[in-house]
Amino acid sequence: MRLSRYFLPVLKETPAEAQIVSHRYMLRAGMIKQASAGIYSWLPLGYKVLMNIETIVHEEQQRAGHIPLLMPTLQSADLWRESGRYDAYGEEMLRITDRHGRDMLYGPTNEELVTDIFRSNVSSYKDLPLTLYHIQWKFRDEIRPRFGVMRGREFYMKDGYNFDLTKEDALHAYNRHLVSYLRTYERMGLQAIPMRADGGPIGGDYTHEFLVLADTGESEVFYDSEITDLKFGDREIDYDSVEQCQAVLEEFTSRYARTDETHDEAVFAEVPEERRRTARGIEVGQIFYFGTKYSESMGAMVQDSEGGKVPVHMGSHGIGVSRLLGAIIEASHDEKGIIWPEGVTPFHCGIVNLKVGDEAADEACASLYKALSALGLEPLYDDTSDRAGAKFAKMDLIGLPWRITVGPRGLKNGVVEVTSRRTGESEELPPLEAIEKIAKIYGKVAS
Ligand code: P5A
Repeated sequence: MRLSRYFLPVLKETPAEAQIVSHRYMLRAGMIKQASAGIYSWLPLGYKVLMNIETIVHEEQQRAGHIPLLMPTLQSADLWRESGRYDAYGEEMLRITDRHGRDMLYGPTNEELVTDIFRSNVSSYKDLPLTLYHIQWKFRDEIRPRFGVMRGREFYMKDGYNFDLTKEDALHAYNRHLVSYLRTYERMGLQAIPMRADGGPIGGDYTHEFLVLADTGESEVFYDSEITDLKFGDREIDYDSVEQCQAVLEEFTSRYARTDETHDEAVFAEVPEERRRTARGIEVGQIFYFGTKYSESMGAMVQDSEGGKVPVHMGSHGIGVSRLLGAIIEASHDEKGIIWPEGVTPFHCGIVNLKVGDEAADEACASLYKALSALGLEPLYDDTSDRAGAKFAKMDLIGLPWRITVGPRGLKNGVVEVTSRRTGESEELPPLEAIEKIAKIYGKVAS
């Protein structure tokens, strides 16, 4: 993309309403614009990152064997009356009446809708196990929407629902989600720690929240510091293997790690004092096992192998897709702006032309752009006539992990400069080697 043709409305001033760094940078980098309280338009740069995050979530869900579908945002109140949640959900639910006087609502979550799809179509244990998921907008009329996309009213969520014959099978589905979430967050450059939590309005008493440690997080958390040494890494896992998934669950949840809702001072005191930590965290996901709560109330039954009818065991599993942008920025920034992890960056690198109009510089930039694009990479080429300082400041603010700087002086010596946004270190390289370097970082082979 050429910057001169892009829509990147960066702000010079720090917006007064933004209290935390991720919100400030998302506004300043022209990623989002508030439409009304807790509701945002996603401008091109923000939308690009949102899509990258969504892609990773899809890939990891499908790797785990979960099946995508798409349910609507508006739902009929009748289904929620069946489960008893229409009244129980309270004021966070946005209720709407259509022209025929029918009660509708903007879905804050989809347990009822997906259970209805299930009960209409599945009647035998032979069709189990089944996990359906979608990535769809949700609405929760939060009393205090704040921190930008972090606590929105309208937000983008991955929500998945497992249907199993037995509790054991459903716990395997729970473990599968835990494993896939660990992989998902690590691909985004995040460490998200599973912590024992509370079921809240979703239900069930077996649930873990995934928390990214950050001072600006809304949750208070208590944990054994050893847990921060755990990495999922690139290990291969067979998602059908009950033992393998169970082993990962045990590895990642056997140390003390709880949110304030389930915190127990007496148990925490058993952790050696030098390892006890109290901190704040951003909840980027939550998994639940709630047994037959919805299947019993809504009649989602299957025939078991003996011909009897039994309610299915269920769980639901959410990832805060739009909240993740805020969490990633909270975890990865400096005083100049955002530092995107390579896994989610909106453009793979920036190309800064220090002297637009200089034949050699223009040509070198054009051929870098062409070569990188041919490798399937997407550079953002600053071909504007801004001053060098302004170009660097903009690149630093929007946080592309790599920058190639091209100027007549370097070209005379046959080199361009490759700079890491994270370390600030620069290296002078011939253009072909610069391409090879960027290609290698993103797992592409330059020929
Ligand atoms: C699990 C999937 C559920 O709703 N039902 C379907 C279950 N869980 S949850 O924990 O309530 O939400 C899942 C994740 O969504 C994010 N989230 C939000 N993001 C932005 N703004 C909000 N107001 C908001 N509320 C929830 C969180 O990341 C949460 O873990």
